[in-house]
Amino acid sequence: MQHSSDIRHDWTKEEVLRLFSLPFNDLLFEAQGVHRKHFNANEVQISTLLSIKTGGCAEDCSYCPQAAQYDTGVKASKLMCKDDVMAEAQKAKAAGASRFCMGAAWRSPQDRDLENVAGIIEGVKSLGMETCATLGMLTPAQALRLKEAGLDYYNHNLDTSEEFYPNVITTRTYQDRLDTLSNVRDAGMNVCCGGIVGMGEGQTDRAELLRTLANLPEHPQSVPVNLLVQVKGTPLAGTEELDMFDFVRAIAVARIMMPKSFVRLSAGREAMNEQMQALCFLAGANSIFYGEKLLTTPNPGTNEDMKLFDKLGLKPLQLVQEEHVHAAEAGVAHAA
Ligand code: SAM
Ligand code: DTB
Ligand code: SF4
Repeated sequence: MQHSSDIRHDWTKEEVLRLFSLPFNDLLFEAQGVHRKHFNANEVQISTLLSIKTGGCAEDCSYCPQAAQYDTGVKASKLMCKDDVMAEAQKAKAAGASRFCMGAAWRSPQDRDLENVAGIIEGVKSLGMETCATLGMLTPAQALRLKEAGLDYYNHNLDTSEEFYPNVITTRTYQDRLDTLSNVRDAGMNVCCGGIVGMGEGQTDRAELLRTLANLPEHPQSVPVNLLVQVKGTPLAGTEELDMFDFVRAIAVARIMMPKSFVRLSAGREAMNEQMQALCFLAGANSIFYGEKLLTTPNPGTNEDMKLFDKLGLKPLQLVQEEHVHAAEAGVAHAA
């Protein structure tokens, strides 16, 4: 199929729908082909999540166990202190994670909070890990402050299509989200942006979400595809389950449309067997969240994940240490 491996920002709705309606084997074959042009197909980036400020959130995201207005049993807590966060990051590093992602249940951070988070980021960065944070909406100045503190990635999801969005969230607009993404991009940080499937949306909504992501001025460097974790007490608990092949299709289409981005098989792995996760890797997913917990809900254990990696011959992506890069550069210079 022409253009399929190009970096494009002009996808039409029809083109994306056509990808979704390909026979499953044709779609997976194409996605795996695109994947192999840009990545080592047996390497998976692993990130560990930590909720550094849990619950009590004023927003009404109808999937979220941390919204104060839903009775989900999540207890609200204050921002964690730097030492405790660093201890968790150290553990994640020892377990093999290359990136540490910190989440806070805020609509947007207060400037005072942001200073505390900036200190935490500096600490985690000093451990030699990549850093990621998801703190809600950011102003341009806040984005610059986080960049200055050493933040490598900012996660802010579009969650779904613009059309389906008002069924899910009413306390902030789609445009608010696009504005934050543009502030993050302008500050020079890597963007981690994706969405959630299985919220009762249709195939066209999934197609439109991916089209919006791919048609941004730059493809997000990281694209998390979350399967809704249904949490009792949230309005979306009890939603009809998505057919898992449609989940795999969403991964494959994301891979084809954003060939150089890391596509993350994100929330929802607890509900997937090994074979389903293997299909997601075949469809071009090359990143996971690693560690027993996502933010507030369970995730497969690290032993389980390492067993699966062994069975499939997958290897965690190692960060290229700066010293090695410098040494290699020096070597090249000598040789020349
Ligand atoms: N409060 C910040 C915000 O919403 O921007 C950051 C944290 S928020 C929990 C980060 C993302 O987690 C959400 O945008 C959503 O995509 C995802 N998420 C939250 N609850 C989820 C669930 N039950 N299932 C799947 N993904 C979920
Ligand atoms: C993302 O796209 N998924 C992660 C991360 N970014 C912050 C969050 C998933 C949360 C699942 C529900 C919970 O554990 O609270
Ligand atoms: Fe708050 Fe984020 Fe949950 Fe929405 S997704 S309720 S903003 S913590």
